[in-house]
Amino acid sequence: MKKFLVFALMMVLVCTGASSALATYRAEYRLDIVPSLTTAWGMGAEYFTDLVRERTDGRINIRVFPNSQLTTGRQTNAFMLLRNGVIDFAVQSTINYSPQIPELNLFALPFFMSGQPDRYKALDAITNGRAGQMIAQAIENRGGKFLAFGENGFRELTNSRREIRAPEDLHGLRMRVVGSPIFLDIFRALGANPLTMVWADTMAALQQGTIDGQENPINTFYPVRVYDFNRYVTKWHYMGDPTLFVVNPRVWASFTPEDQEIVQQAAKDAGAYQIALARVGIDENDGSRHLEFLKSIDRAPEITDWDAELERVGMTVTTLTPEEIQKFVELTKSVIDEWRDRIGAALIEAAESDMAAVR
Ligand code: X2X
Repeated sequence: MKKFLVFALMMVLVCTGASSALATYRAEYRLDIVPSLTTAWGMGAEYFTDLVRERTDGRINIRVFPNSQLTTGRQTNAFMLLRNGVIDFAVQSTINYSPQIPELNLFALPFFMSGQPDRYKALDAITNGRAGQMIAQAIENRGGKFLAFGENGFRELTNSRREIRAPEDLHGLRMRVVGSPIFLDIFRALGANPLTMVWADTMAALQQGTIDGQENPINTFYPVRVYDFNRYVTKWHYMGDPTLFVVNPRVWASFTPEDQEIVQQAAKDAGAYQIALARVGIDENDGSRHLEFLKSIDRAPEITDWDAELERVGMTVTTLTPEEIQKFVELTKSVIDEWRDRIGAALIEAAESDMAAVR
């Protein structure tokens, strides 16, 4: 009798759909990120979880797991784990999902966006444009619910050996790249000696000298003190790395429409915050827009001039002229041709016309 009553009560709850929050929400959802919480990437992810918790009055409680804890370091397995439900939410780099979603290599095409007059405008044109919609669709086709774009940043070079101004300076340097094949192609085309390694092992490898350098956005390598081992940084902006706010589709379907709306908006707001944080003091064309925005949400950062900060911690900061960059562009053109079909010619063309529209 007692069992029957419990069963009947459960059926009432399920059938009315009432209190679906009570019936189906979990106490905690798990969100995956690769770097530490102190990066723009990590801060944006935490902001997202704060907004969701506040705006749902605690109904949806998400915990950020930094440093690739949920993938046990295997960052390029992250999409599989999101799809099969080991990971509920993620704020992930396009790079880590690109082995499963080849369209995401669009962002890794060398100098594709930074070849435009304003690289940030170009990136925004893609993420807000037709190409961005195609990217979102590609993620959904493969089993992830896309929520919003954020930003890791444009990726710069660091190394312990010498200042890099020309491709020849890269010759023979052992450069750590992410385990996504396009990066091996790019660095081989430039004459470097690339090796793939997870981010979780990279600091130790730099310290031990088994690698000479790495490439990451300033915001991402600074918090882990890459400057302790790599004195040289070259700003070549060869690729812009947005982040993707995503959720497992079954988790998404378990939320009420009202809560879905809240989560969706929180991802957009946190994406905007992460983008501003990834650009402030780095984007030389922004005026003070990013800082003003961050102040307006009461989140002004400590560092607002990154070149000065990198020099303060002992780095030699090299900014390449357009003529110097051109030599890198020439040598990596073949990579764009090789990857065109894998990424999809239609997507590349959409991105080109999105960028052309804001020139
Ligand atoms: O591994 C990297 O270089 C990082 C942290 O930028 C990514 O996860 C793509």
